[in-house]
Amino acid sequence: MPITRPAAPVALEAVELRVLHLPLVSPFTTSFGTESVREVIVVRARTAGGDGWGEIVTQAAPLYSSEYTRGAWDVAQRWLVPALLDARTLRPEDVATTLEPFVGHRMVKAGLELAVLDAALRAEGRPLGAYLGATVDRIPSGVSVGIQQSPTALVDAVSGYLDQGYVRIKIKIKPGRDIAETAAVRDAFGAIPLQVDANSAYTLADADVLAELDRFDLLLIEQPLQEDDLVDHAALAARLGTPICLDESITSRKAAADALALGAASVINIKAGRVGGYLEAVRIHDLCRDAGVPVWCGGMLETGIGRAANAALAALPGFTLPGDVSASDRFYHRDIVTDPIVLEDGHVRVPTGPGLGVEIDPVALEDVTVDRVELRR
Ligand code: OSB
Ligand code: MG
Repeated sequence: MPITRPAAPVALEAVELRVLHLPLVSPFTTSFGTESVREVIVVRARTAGGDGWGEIVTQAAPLYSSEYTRGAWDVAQRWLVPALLDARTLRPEDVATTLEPFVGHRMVKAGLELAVLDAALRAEGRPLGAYLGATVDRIPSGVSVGIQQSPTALVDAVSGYLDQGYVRIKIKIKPGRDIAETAAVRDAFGAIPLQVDANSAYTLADADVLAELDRFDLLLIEQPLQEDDLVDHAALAARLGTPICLDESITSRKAAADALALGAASVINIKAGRVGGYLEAVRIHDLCRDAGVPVWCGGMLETGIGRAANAALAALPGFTLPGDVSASDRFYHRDIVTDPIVLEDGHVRVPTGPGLGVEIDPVALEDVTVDRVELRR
């Protein structure tokens, strides 16, 4: 369902940006690298009617996508925030169109849009979930498990998450760290809901190896090939029994429509950051729902801000597969919100308070802030 009732406009007075360094509970390894500290940007939109919060989910290095935190820090201050401050009053639905002339930088646009949206919805007393079209009050929670030292270590890690109650496991794979790892998890835990994520680490020449994954009855394989390899993904899909899900490739509703038309994907991972905002994320949801294509909510190691927003998004009816919306403590000892996201019976609750429905813990925020700037109109 498209957004039926737009939010009221806000008078944007200033925008505060902070770079945070949040230590991870354990290093997170993917096919593109290892992270031990999450470097991320938090946005505070200061409006006449109160503050709103957003999160720019770039990572420190441009390895998952071309965006990266210090690039985001620059483009936000130099171009995107000034463009928003120039608009006298702003409806949240106008943020994307105001920023449209600037090519790319979707994660930055998404973080700014979320902050404006949160301010507007808080002022109206309206929860983000209700605004986006949520139809459930809690969502099933999956967990993304990084590449470990060995298949045995992977089984140990997965065992811990299953004990906590996560209802779906996703393991990261890369060439040479794929078949044995997937086999070990299947052998140890039987028919659990299981999927793999390659983060673009393969080429079509690896099709024979990837076809070996068919015997594990996976929910899906996520982004085996490069971001712009839609035609190759379609060729691979014709050779695999395992459904192909795209993450990196889906940068917009248009990209999703093209991927589906080409047969490059039969499942889509929706991340608001990657597609330029929660409103574009809803449009992709709507497209897929109309086409009968399952979607699920991806994650970018969000703080409580983005995590709350993801829980709201994942409560829309087309999100028929569990997402990577895990509890705050999957990544962080201490979140920057007063009520961290927790796992209850394998589910995460959709916040019901106004806007994001979470409150910032000012002390926790200050403790992890490494850079701060405020831009005023
Ligand atoms: O590919 O889904 C991905 C984290 C950072 C960048 C890309 C990805 C991921 C994850 C973690 O898999 C998802 C999460 O739990 O936040
Ligand atoms: Mg992915």
